[in-house]
Amino acid sequence: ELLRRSLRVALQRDEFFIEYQPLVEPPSNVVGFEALLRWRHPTLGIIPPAAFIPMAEADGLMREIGQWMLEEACREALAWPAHYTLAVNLSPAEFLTPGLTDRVSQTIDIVGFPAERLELEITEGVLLERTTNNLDTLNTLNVLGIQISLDDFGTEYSSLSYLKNFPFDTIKIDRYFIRDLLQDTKSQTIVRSVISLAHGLDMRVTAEGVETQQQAAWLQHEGCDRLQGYSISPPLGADKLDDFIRQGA
Ligand code: G
Ligand code: G
Ligand code: MN
Ligand code: NA
Repeated sequence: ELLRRSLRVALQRDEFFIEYQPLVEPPSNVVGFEALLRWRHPTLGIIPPAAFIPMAEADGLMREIGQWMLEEACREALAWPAHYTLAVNLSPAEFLTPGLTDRVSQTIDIVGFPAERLELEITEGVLLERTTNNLDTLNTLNVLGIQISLDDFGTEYSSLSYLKNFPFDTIKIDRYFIRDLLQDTKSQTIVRSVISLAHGLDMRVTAEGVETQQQAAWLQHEGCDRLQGYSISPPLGADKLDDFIRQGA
């Protein structure tokens, strides 16, 4: 309850900030960053998104927080080298709110961030109700030039019909399949199949949760397009991000 009440005022009190985790083309060519929301609570310290996003959704606060997130991330990303992309997560409540596409396109217009450099990540749960609305939303974003990634693929309510019916640019394989990649031949088979499936559908594949060089090498060998995880870099705050960009660019 305490947390709930402080969440209500966290935006006004400027308690949110953003970390950025690099995405690389193997072995190490940086292509962009995923923006990850953080909440610095005045007494409890940093609260992870898994602990407050569901609460924000339940209390109808996620739209406003998501709007702040998108705008702030686009502003910050304007300072990056011009070829880097920015990936922003959309929660189900945000994605399903009417007017999303107008809101997104107005935001990038106001900030002056190029649509082609923006990727929006949605999870499969969002698409559970396969309404024409969802498809319209994705198609409109696509027409604007924005890239769409299917996040956490392979967990939740995976359905191949999503891949058939929705215009994704990228599939992000959930870290659940990457964790034991070198020990478990089943994970290997699944990851290989997802790469082949994605490429057959003209989509890119990102592996999430890549924690070791060996995993990275295996994924590169299998043709995985992009890697994300601690073996490349953890999510970075503003200072470390500057250092990372200066060294890496
Ligand atoms: O950042 P961390 O590794 O703790 O992320 C935990 C979860 O929170 C991930 O599933 C991530 O997608 C989600 N998340 C992080 N930032 C945002 C955000 O800005 N919006 C939404 N909707 N989800 C986010
Ligand atoms: O669901 P989503 O993919 O958006 O979540 C990203 C989350 O994954 C972030 O909270 C981030 O901190 C976490 N993460 C990023 N890289 C790794 C990794 O290599 N291993 C693990 N266990 N978590 C990671
Ligand atoms: Mn994500
Ligand atoms: Na994910």
